[in-house]
Amino acid sequence: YPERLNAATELIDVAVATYGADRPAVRTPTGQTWTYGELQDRADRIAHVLVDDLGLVTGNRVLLRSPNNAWTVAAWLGVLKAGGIPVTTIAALRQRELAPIVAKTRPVIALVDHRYVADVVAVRDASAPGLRIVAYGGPQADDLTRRIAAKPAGFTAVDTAADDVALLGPTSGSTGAPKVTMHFHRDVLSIDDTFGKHVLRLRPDDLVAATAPLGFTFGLGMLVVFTLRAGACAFLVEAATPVQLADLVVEHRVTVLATAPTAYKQILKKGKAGRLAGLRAAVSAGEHLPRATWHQLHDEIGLKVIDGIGATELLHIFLSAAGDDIRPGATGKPVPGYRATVLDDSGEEVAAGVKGRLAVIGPVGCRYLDDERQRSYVVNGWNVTGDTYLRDEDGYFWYQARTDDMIVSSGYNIGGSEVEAAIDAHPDVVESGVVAAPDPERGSIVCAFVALRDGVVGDDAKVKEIQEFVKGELAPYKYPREVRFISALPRNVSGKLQRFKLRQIVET
Ligand code: 3SK
Repeated sequence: YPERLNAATELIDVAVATYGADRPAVRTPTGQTWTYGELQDRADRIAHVLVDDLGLVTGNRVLLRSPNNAWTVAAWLGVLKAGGIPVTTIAALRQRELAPIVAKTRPVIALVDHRYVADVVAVRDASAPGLRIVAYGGPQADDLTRRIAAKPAGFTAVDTAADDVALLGPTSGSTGAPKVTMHFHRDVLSIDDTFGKHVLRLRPDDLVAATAPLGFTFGLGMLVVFTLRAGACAFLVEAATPVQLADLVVEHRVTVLATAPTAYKQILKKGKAGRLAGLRAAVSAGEHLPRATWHQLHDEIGLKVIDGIGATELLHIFLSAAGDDIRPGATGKPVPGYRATVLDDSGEEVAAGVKGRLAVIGPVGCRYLDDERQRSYVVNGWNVTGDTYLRDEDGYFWYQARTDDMIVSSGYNIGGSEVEAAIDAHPDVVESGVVAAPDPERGSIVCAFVALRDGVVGDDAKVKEIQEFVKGELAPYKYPREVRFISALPRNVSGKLQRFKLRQIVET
C-alpha cells in the first residue's frame, strides 16, 4: 500500500469513481435504498459536522453505537474521512460494558443511534464529562441527520498514513476488562485483499446480508469493506430471527449471506433451508461449523458453505476455503497472505495430526491498546488465537476447542468472568462460576453455577430472576441460559476457582 492512505477514500470515493454514483450501496428491509453517491454525500457532510462543528482533530476517537443501519455506515466512513478513529460498539452493550470501553479509548465525541443514547449519557455523566454526544435518526432538532443538511457537499479526506490507526475494536477478554484492538488504514484494505478477493469474491451485482453487528469486525468486513470494494450492495437488517432472515433472503433476493452456524442450524431445524436456495454464496464464521450442518445445507440447497475463522485481533477471517477447496468439517487453509501453524505449550510447532494452539501470522496482526495481554497473544511474532486446532497432512486446519476460558456461543465471544461479576451483583448471590456448556444449536451456552445466600430458595423462579437481572446488566446475549445452584464453588487450597471441575459437571 502507498505510505499515505485513507481507508474511507479507498472504500467510498474509489467505489463511486469505479462503479458510478447511481449504483445501490445499502438497502434495508423497509425498502430504503442509498446509492453510492448518497452514501458518499452523507459521509462527507458528517465529516464536515465532526470537523467544523464538533472540533474533531485528526486522531481523535469517536464512539459509534447503533444497530446495523445506513446512517451507521455513513457515520463510520465520515469519521475516517475526518481523520478520526471510530470506536465501534454494538447497540446491545449496557452502561457497565460501555464504561470500561470509554475509559480505555477516551473518545471525544459519540455518534449514537437516538434509541441507544441513554447508556452513553449515563457513562458520560458518571465518568466522561467531556464526551460530546450527538444522536442520529431521531426527532431532535440537533440530530445529526438534520445538522448535515446545513453542511456543504464534498469533503477531502484527511491525508492519513497507511499506518495510522483507523479503527479501535473492543473485544471481550476471557478474564478481566475488555481488550481494545487497534487496526491501521492499510489493515482495512488488507482484509479485502486477502479473504475478500481470494475466498469470498463478491461481484458488483451481489446483495450481501450479514447478521453480525457493524460493531463487530465480522459484520463490518462483510457489510462495508468487502461490499463497497466490490461495488456490491449491503442489505442492512437491524434485528431478525434466523427464520425471518431466511424469509428476507427470498423476498429481497439476497445473493450472499454471512452468519454464524447457530443461524444455519435453526433455519435447517425449522425446515426453512429451501429459502436459502437463491443464494450464490454463504459464509459461516464466529464459531465452528460442524460437518453434519455443512452436509445438510449442501444436500438441501446445493450450497457449499464457506466456513472461516477470524478474530477481532486479526480484524477478519484468516483460515477458510471456498468451492472445491472445501473439506467439510475443516475450517480450511490459511487465506492467501497468511501462514498458520499449531504450537505446543512451549511454543514449538507440532507435527500434522497433533492437537495444539492455533498460531497465525499475516498482513494484519494483533495490537491491543495499552494492554499487558498483548504479550500472551503475540508470541515470537505468531498471533496465538486461543483456539485448539489440528492440522492434517494436506494442510487443512480442524477446530477442536477453545484453549482459554472464552465462551463462544452463537458466534459471540463471552468472557465468563464478566458474567460472573454481573451475577454476583444480584443481592441473593454469594458467588458464581461461569463455564461453557456444550449445546447442539449454539455450539456452547453460558452455564452459571450460583451459590445463594442462606435461606434463599434456588427454584425456577430464582433462575428466571437471575437471568433477567443479568440481561439488565450486560448485553442480553451474555445471559446464562443455564443456571445451576450449588452450595459452594469448588476451589483449590489457595482459594482459586477450579473451573475444570465445573466443566466436568456440565460435560458429563
Ligand atoms: O470468527 C470470528 O469470530 C470473527 C471475528 C472477527 C472478525 C471476523 C470473524 C469471522
